[in-house]
Amino acid sequence: MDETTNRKIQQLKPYTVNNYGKKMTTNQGVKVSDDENSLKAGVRGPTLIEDFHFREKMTHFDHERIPERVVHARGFAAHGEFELYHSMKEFTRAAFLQEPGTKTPVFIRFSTVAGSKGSAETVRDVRGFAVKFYTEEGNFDLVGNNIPVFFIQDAIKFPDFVHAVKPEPHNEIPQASSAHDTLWDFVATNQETAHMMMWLMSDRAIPRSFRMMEGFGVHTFRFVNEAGQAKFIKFHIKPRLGVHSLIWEEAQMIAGEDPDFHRRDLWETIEHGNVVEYDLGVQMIDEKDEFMFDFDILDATKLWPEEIVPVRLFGKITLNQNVENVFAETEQVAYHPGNVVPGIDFTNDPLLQGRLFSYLDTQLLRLGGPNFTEIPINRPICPFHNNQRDGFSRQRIDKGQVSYHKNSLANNTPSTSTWKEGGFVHYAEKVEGRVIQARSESFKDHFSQARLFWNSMTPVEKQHIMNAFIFEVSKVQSKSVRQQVVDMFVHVDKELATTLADAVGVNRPTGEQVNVTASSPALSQENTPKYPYTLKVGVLIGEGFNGSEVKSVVNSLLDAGVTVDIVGEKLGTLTGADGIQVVVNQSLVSTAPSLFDSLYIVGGKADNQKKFESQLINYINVAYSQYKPIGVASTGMPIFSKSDAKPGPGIVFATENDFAEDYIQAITQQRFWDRNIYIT
Ligand code: HDE
Repeated sequence: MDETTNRKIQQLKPYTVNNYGKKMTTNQGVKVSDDENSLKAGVRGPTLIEDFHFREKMTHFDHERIPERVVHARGFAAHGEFELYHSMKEFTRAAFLQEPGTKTPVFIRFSTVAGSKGSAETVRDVRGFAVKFYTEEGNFDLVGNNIPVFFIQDAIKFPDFVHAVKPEPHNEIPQASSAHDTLWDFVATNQETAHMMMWLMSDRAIPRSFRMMEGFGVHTFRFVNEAGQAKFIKFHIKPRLGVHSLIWEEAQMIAGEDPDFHRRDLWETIEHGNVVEYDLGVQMIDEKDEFMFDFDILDATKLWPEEIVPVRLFGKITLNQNVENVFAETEQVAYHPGNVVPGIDFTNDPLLQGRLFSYLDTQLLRLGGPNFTEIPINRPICPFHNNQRDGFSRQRIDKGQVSYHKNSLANNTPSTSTWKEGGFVHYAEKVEGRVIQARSESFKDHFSQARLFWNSMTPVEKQHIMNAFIFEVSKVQSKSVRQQVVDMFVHVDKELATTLADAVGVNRPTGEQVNVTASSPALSQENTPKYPYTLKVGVLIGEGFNGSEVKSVVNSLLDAGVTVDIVGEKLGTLTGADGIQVVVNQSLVSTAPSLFDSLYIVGGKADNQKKFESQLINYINVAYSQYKPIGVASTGMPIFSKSDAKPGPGIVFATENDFAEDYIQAITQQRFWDRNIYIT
């Protein structure tokens, strides 16, 4: 499905406007004669109110901001499609999951949670992963995250959690960061956060790319088939390129060097025509097995280990088109976990139940009234008919005398549909109990899965988690809160909490870790697929390079799908010793070592040789300290030997026989943790 066959894109087409080459008019269509001088009484006199063009232009400008999302304000989206490859008919009656080959347009918005709309993208945070499926039976929104569990168990605590993690209200510090007193105070006093905090302190919270993150529906939903039989399900989205992360030092540098790092990555990948693909699947549990697990399947702070409940993949999501206008599409899109289609239903997860209220409510304010469903990006691709009328900015013109149900004047239409006719019939779950404000006993274990996650990490991943804890808790001014955090996380791991205590100046914990020895290999990123495709190499190059050598290496990189930037002293063209020329598309000052997955050091001559060399040495040192692979061309040796980098894992020299092959292999591996350097 491309631009011409994607029904959502087709639907958006009549709304897109090309202003290029056109005459300027007012919004009333009147041609404008002067757009630089307002109408005045005399050239030095006051402006006249009758200047309708000035008033319209200024009024529109004065009103062109809308409230940013209360959470997930910073986001970026793209269009694409979902293609079913295994029928799920046996489990769900959802029309888009019946026939293999069925294609459904999608619009995915990725986001950080805590930061404001203009905040940096590589901060430590959860990432939103919201997918709108424009199905033939209406919109299905999978409003997920890149982490499979959540901070709290009951929606009533969400405003408290968000108040705690957002910048503190008295000074609005810190921006887009959880490293402050109120968040950690909330964590220690609400210990259901334990599992999620382990994920937040892990590498999952600093993804390399939106294209390299998993997506999770988090809650337990239901599939319901044509016969009315249901299964509990959890949605999973798996990136075909595997799950990869930045390292913390790198993420911090990028936050300054390119605050748009993640959106740029997605935008450029799609603009270059490269493939962005994920698989969609579910874990399923039979209704009869609801109580078979040592956690409650309705508790959103718990995951279902994939080794126990495997993920069944059934379709592919491809992102292939950037938006035309970020405000019109990305900002105005309105996701809602309550947007489901027949065959997908809810459960009593108390976090999900609360979300079903919140999203519609928030859109009313953010998008200014009940007609936001008519904004082009939000419209379903199927027709919709009901008796809802009027409200601010109503677009559609509903004909006729009748706007109520039931009626006889319009032959009782629009009419409702039975189950057989495809009507949404809520799952008839049997519910009993007394009205009560309480938490189920089965929700009370907050530490077993936090430890399961810890147990599943490699030593390097554990070290990263430890470092993140030390960084974050060191930022907490209150000694009492620091102590409470240490006393809490001892239940996850004694060594972790003891090291943390020593690092943040509080007493070592006296408690004990929970007795869980199990691990889940699926949770470690070490076990993820690795490919060179779309990884980015910076070729650091000056005059006099060996043209045939560089050309052949760069061609091999491009053949492997690697993205290459030619980085020189300044923009322009460079000539090799053999007359071969290359065009420099980034200068050493316009880019930075953290923005590349690997460097290919060619070296050479420059106008300011001393500066050029010191810049190259700095690039090498940073890439080396970030455990990245480095390729060294025959002409790059003199500069490489002046850097702090040592020959060893991930350092590939042109003197090796199969340089290009070995270098691509190193790029594929991405990090070489066994370098003897102090940053980990
Ligand atoms: Fe959200 N969340 N959330 N959330 N959420 C919003 O809706 C809320 C939760 C998620 O790109 C808001 O339109 C409550 C879990 C994403 O536009 C708001 C609770 C998960 C996005 C809201 C949660 C999410 C939002 C803010 C606890 C993962 C961005 C603006 C009960 C499964 C969607 C808006 C986009 C956005 C409420 C918890 C994911 C206020 C009350 C769990 C990806 O309605």
